[in-house]
Amino acid sequence: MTRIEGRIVRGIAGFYYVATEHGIIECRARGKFRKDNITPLVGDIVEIQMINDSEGYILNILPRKNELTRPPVANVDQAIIVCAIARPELNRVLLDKMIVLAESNDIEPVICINKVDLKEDREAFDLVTIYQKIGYKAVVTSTVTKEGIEELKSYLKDKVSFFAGPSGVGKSSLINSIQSNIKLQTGEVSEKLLRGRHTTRSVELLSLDFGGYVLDTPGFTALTLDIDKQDLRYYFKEFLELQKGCKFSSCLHVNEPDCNVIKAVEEGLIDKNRYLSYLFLLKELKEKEKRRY
Ligand SMILES: Nc1nc2c(ncn2[C@@H]2O[C@H](COP(=O)(O)OP(=O)(O)OP(=O)(O)O)[C@@H](O)[C@H]2O)c(=O)[nH]1
Ligand SMILES: [Zn+2]
Repeated sequence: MTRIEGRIVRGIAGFYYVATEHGIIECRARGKFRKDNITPLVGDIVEIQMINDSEGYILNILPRKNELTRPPVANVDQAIIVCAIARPELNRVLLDKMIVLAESNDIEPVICINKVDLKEDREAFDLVTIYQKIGYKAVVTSTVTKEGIEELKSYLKDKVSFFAGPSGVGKSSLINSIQSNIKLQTGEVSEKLLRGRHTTRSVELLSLDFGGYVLDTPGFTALTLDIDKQDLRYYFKEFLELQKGCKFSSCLHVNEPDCNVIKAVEEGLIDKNRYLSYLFLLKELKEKEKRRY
């Protein structure tokens, strides 16, 4: 039988479900990668040997672009970072931390400010403008009025994405709004707990009608930055060009003389809150390093 390529969309109890041009093929792992202790992950592009029309086995795992452990998934293109404009209250540091998590994992962040139906002022739109100016895709949405849903869909098209963000911001509701045949559990945290949402289960890439995949499980749940404090400045995209103008190449933009980033904050070229998030996260990383030694 033939050898073909596909993407693992689900893995459960030693079986891997591989999306191919011939549909979903149920596979077991048999390739020599097992000797190297490599386990196939959802998201992996694999080469499979067909046994019959619907079954096969995995021969080879193609090199991964990236790999996350919580949830276990490989080759993610995009993180849709969701915050709510209210209920729960928006947390800028958390938003910026998730952007850093995305950047440091080579995942493109897309910022989504949800629940815009709850606030009539311009806050959500002003926020989106800040991130768009930096060069990010950013969208204001509501799963109630459906505002922004088409724009969100255009960002998901032909990409492998997951949603990330605090509990209750509407991640599951947004995924459900994208496609009518997807029905993830939504609701208040307490209700979900009663329904046992913390029982361990496998992650799955949901196929989108218009092309692309969305993970059925939120990403970045661990929220720990695994980077050196010296590197944080490279994950604030708007610092990249400006920090070349700092007097010292090692400048961390805290209180060093002739810091071009601080100057840019004062001149309004860098958003003040972005800079405050940077300082907050830098402090967090410094404290983490101190604890290590
Ligand atoms: N007003 C308003 N409520 C929303 C919107 N989107 C979601 N909600 C509500 O917010 C609550 C949480 O939504 P979920 O989709 O379950 O949130 P989640 O981010 O998946 O939450 P976790 O699973 O806990 O991480 C639910 O009661 C939703 O009905 C929105 O755009 N506007
Ligand atoms: Zn500086």
